[in-house]
Parts: sequence; C-alpha cells; structure tokens
Amino acid sequence: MIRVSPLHAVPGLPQPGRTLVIGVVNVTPDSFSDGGEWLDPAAAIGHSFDLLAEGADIIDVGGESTRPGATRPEVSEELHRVMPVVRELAAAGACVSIDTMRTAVAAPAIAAGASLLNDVSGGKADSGMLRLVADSGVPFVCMHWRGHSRDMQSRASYADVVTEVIAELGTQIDEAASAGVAMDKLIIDPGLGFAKTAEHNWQLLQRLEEFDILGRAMLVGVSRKTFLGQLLADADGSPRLPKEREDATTALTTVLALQRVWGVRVHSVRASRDAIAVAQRLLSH
Ligand code: PMM
Repeated sequence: MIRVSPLHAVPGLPQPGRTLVIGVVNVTPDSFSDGGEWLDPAAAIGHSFDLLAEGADIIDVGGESTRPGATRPEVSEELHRVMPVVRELAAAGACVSIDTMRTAVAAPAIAAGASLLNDVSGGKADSGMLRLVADSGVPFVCMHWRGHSRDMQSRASYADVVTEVIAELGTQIDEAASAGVAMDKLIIDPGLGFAKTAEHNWQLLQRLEEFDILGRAMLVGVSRKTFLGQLLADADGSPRLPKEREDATTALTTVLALQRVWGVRVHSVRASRDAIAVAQRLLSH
C-alpha cells in the first residue's frame, strides 16, 4: 500500500504544510492540452489570476511546448511569449515559476521576479543553466530527461524504468551539486511522459516511494497526459481528449497528496486543491 513520506519544505517557496499546487500556464500555440488558448499575454495573465484565485500556490509559465515531436521556438519568440506574463504576475506578488530549458530565458525571468526555475531537462539542455541556478540561488526543478521532444520517445527504452530514472536523476543531482546548486532548493521530478511510455509512467507512479532515496522534494506532472487518455480510451481505442482527463488527473492528485509529494503540476487547480484537502484530512490525527 501507500507509504507516507516526509513532506519536504523548499526555502524561498510557499510552505503551507500540504502538497503544493503548481498551476500550468502554457503561452504556446502547440501544447497538447491548452495550445493556443493562452498565447495572447493578456489571456495568459487573466488565466493565471484565475488559477491563483482557485488556490494555486505557484504559477508555472512556459513558452516552449514539450509535447512529443514538438519543434523548438526561437529564443526571441520564447522571451516574447513569457516575459510579459512573468513580469505582471511577479509585480502582483504571485509566486512565479519559469518553465524553460534556456538560460537566455531563465535569467531575465529571474531578474523580473520568478521564484522558481522549472527546467524539464534538469540542466542538460543548456550548459550554463546549473551555473545560473547556483549564482541566482533560485529553487530549481530538476526533471529526468533524456533528450529534446522532437525525438524523445525513441529514447523510451529501459530494463527497469524506476531504477534507471533514479540513477540518472542522481547523476543530474551530482552535477548540480558540483556546479554549486543549493541541495535544499533542488526539487526532483520523474518526468512522466518524457522519453517514457504509458507503461513506464505507471511503473514510476506505482513505485514513487523509491525516489525517497534521493532525499529531495518531488514535483510530479501527470495533468491531462497521454497515458491517462490511453487508460480512458473509448471501446474503439480512441484516446480520451485532454480536457476530459481531468477527473483522472484529480484521482492521481489524491494519491500523490496521500504520499506527501511536495507538489503537483496541474492545469485545473481547484479540483487538485480539493483532492489535497481530502488527503490532508485523512492524514491528520
Ligand atoms: N510536463 C510538461 C511541461 N513541463 N515540467 C515539469 N517539471 N514536469 C512535467 O511533468 C512537465 C513540465 C508537459 O505538459 P504540458 O504541455 O501540459 O505543460
């Protein structure tokens, strides 16, 4: 059954004594579940405030889609997408995360007030990223990553996905430590769907407590992902559409909150906050 891990706290980020909810705002034309919806900065800012009103602890702003097969935007385009949103949210006092693999985007976002750097490559895509994290002192999400989205699914090959992801994340952590990144500010993420099949994702979720060996806070992103669409496929095999994967996402938030995971990254905030409230009540004495 479920083993309850200690709830980690990360300096510089909210510490409400429960699993945090990180609300996703993709300022992209091509993300798999909300591509194009928040491409206009005003729409993205309005949506961010809605997520904050629903109870998001952190807003994760991204300008590059990482869906399998995606091509990368120019740096100037990524900056153009995310910076107005980061600036406005930070000025309003929101806790902002910048979801980028590029120092050229991370540095100005941090200067504009971003409190968290979410790098899905865990510092592997841009050789200057770990140094930037160390120098800025900003908390850092280090996700398990094997390569860019264009061809990442060709790297979804493991003898034992859980032990290999833990070992590879361990190497990424060692590299971050060598670059001077503060270890209490490093948050790990198993990277569900990134160079992983649905079966790999389920095995990672089934054995998540094995990541405790790394001794770090953990963020998990399952929201609306393809493996849920496959699980909920119609009788004819067509996957459930992304926006109709919300109840399954909430079910997993409940499980993750019962395991005292540090944070969940979700598109729909209120449902996850409710699920976490239920889990908190069940865990309380
Ligand atoms: N997934 C996506 C994007 N960014 N960041 C982290 N840390 N973990 C994730 O699982 C993750 C991420 C892809 O999902 P989206 O297109 O819905 O944002």
